[in-house]
Amino acid sequence: MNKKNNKKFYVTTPLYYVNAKPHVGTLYSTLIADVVSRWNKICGKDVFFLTGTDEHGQKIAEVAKNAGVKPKDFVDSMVPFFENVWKKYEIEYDKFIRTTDADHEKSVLMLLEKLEENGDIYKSFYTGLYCIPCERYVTSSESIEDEKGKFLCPECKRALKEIDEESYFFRLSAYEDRLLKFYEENSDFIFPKERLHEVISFVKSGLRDLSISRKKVKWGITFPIDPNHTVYVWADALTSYISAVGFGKKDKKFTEDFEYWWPADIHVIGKDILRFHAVYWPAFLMAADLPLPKKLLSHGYILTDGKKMSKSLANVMDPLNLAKWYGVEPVRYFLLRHMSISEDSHFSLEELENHITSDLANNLGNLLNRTLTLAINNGFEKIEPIESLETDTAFLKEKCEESFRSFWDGMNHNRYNVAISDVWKFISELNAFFHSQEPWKLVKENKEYFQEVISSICHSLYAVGIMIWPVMPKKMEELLQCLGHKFDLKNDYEKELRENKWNKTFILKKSKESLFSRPESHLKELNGEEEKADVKYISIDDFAKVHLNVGTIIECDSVEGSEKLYKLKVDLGKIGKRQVLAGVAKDFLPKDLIGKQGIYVTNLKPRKIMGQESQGMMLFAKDKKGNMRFVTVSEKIENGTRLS
Ligand code: ME8
Repeated sequence: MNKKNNKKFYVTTPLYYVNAKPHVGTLYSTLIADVVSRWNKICGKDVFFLTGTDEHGQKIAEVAKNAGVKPKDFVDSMVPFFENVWKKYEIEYDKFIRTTDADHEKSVLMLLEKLEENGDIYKSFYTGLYCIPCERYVTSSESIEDEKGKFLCPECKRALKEIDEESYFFRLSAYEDRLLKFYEENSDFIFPKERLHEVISFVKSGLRDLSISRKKVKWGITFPIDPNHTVYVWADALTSYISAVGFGKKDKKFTEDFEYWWPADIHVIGKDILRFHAVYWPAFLMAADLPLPKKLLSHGYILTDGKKMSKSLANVMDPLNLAKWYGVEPVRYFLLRHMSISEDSHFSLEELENHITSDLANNLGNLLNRTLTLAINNGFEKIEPIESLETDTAFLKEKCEESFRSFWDGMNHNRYNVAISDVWKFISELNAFFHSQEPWKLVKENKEYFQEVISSICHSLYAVGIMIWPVMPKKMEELLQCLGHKFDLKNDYEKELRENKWNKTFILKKSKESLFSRPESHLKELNGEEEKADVKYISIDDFAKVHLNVGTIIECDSVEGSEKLYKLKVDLGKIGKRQVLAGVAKDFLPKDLIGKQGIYVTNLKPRKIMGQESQGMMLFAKDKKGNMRFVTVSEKIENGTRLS
């Protein structure tokens, strides 16, 4: 770790459960953390950015069991889905921690030993309700009752399980006063502030000691003082924030690392997991005599069709699909600017398409294009700085400085979406300036002032390029290159933009392609309208030629050299067992398919794909959001049954 600079900044994302693949909701938190990290780099800070996966606990154990695989094999198969999406979305993290990492396990043990030494752990019985999907204990007053009298989790609205088992408890109740004092003294601890009030009233209502071990859950870190128990998954996962920066390791280098990076400057989380971070985590740290994180950024939900986007509601949008349709950076831009950080926001593809067209292609892309074309086509590739500015250009210069100041203020107050919007306000002003100055006339009538106008636009676009770099790094590097500048974090951009000297020379170059283009619409695909067009009817005899049979998938393996293909072994009853290749490895996990009945075209001529023979075709349907579903029968039926 780099220690030259004492202006350090440590940012984390939640450690995501690996029961499902990442979606736009999980991408959102990770993008915020990436922008925070990149922005702090621009500000000259030495940044450490942590993300990772939460792999232990009852929920993961159950998913693995249903998939018929060992928990460790299951989690190993899931981690690449996260790594791939983060890589695709240019998430520049420094460490990807897994709660199954050996170093992390040592760190958890060390933390618990400290709590034990302090007398904060005791053995008792937990009798009460538990939400497996959220891995949280729920009191009966918190739970909600459905019409059948079943208790549901207040967060995810799924059925709660009754637990009655021996457990080790952490004396959370003993930290009530210290926590309240901490919130009082650190009123900026949580963003947005209103959520701090929720936390305070929760703590004031009285804290119960927290069960931190599970006797019946075997998939977890062995509890240090009792090998019959495993560590409660939240005590395990939260500790990763300190294990990632050296806690739990004895040697001097790691102790120094830990002292350097800890406490975290910001934990980026969704509002669903605020209590764990704002109450349990500070209490654990207080008990271990460790400093507390400086800030929790608890953002709102991304909603689709009015509901939280979540795998369990089957309403998720696949980030890889979006990247394929619209490009990575326009999606980064849309999520970061048009989703409100403090409130829930609706995600709609229509708005995404509209904003790429209006904000990126029209407002910013066109302006750059027109400026470059006009200047270069008239022989002004090199634009020198202007000594003294006319009234209009001087006014634009002031606007540029103002824009940076409001952007800076927004970024430093965690209002990232507001800060980005402010830059777009400035881009609109810049467009208005361009039109009012009529540079296409000036280039013929007043070449000297033409250069001043172009210089002013270039200085303004330069500032935009730096400010928006954290959001769209590659596009903004390209923009700066068109102006003859190379983005380099060694520059003191903060000072430069604050001073706003407008003393730069620009060497203009057009890139081969426009910076942004109007996206092709995918709404039709989403609404299934495409299928309505051009129906070519077939006769019943044509249909009778196709043999459709029911079969059960008994094996599912990846195909070497292919990211998309699965090799399925299918039991088709009397027809026998067949090998079928299906291009759905990005859409399903083996556990989603193994043991399931599907529909197969069984009289297709066998063909070879990637050196493997496919002896049939499995049927799938794509939903509105581009997610695949496999076609099945409503109830189990004998394998081999032909559809009629
Ligand atoms: O809670 N909108 O993991 P998780 C916005 N393992 N953000 C969303 C979202 C949505 N629709 N859906 C998910 C866990 N998120 C624990 C964390 S940390 C020590 C352990 C984001 O996979 C949001 O940040 O359920 C939320 O808090 C997180 O994903 C939950 O991820």
